[in-house]
Amino acid sequence: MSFSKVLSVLVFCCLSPLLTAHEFDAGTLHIDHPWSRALPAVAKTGAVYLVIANHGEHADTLQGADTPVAGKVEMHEHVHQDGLMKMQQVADLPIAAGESLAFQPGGYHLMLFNLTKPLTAGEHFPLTLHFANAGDVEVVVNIQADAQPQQPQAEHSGHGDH
Ligand SMILES: [Cu+2]
Repeated sequence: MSFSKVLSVLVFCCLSPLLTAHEFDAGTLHIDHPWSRALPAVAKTGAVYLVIANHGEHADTLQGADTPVAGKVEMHEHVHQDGLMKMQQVADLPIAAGESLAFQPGGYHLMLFNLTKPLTAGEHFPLTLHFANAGDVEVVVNIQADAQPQQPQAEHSGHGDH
C-alpha cells in the first residue's frame, strides 16, 4: 500500500463518525464505544461490548438491556469450569463510584438472542441500558468486523461467536 493510500485511509477513518470510537454520557455515567462483532446472516445470537465508567459519587447498577435487533438481551460472564470456558447469566452488575465495568470478548458481554436482523459490518443499531439509578440510557452500537486494534484481545478466543 502506498503512503498516499495509507494517508487517505487514515483521513477517511478520522472523518467518518461511524468508524471512530464513540461515547455517550448519562449523568455521571460515561459509556465508551459500544460495538458488536459482525456475524454471518444465519447467526441467531450475538454479543455487545462496551465500557461503562462511573464518574459519580454513588454506585449504580446495570440491571439489563434491550434492543430492537434481538428478541432478548442477557448479561453474561465467562467462567472457568472443569477446564472449560463457559458463560453464565448475571442478574445485576454493580458499578462502584469511580470504577468502571468493561464488557469485552472473553469477559462480560451483553448477549443478544433471537436476532431479528443480520449483524452486518458498518451498520449500527440502538441499545437501551437499564440502570437502577440513572434509569434507561440509549446508546448506538457499531457493528464491526472485529475489535478495535487498541482493544486488548481476549486470551480465550475459542468461544465461537464472542
Ligand atoms: Cu453469552
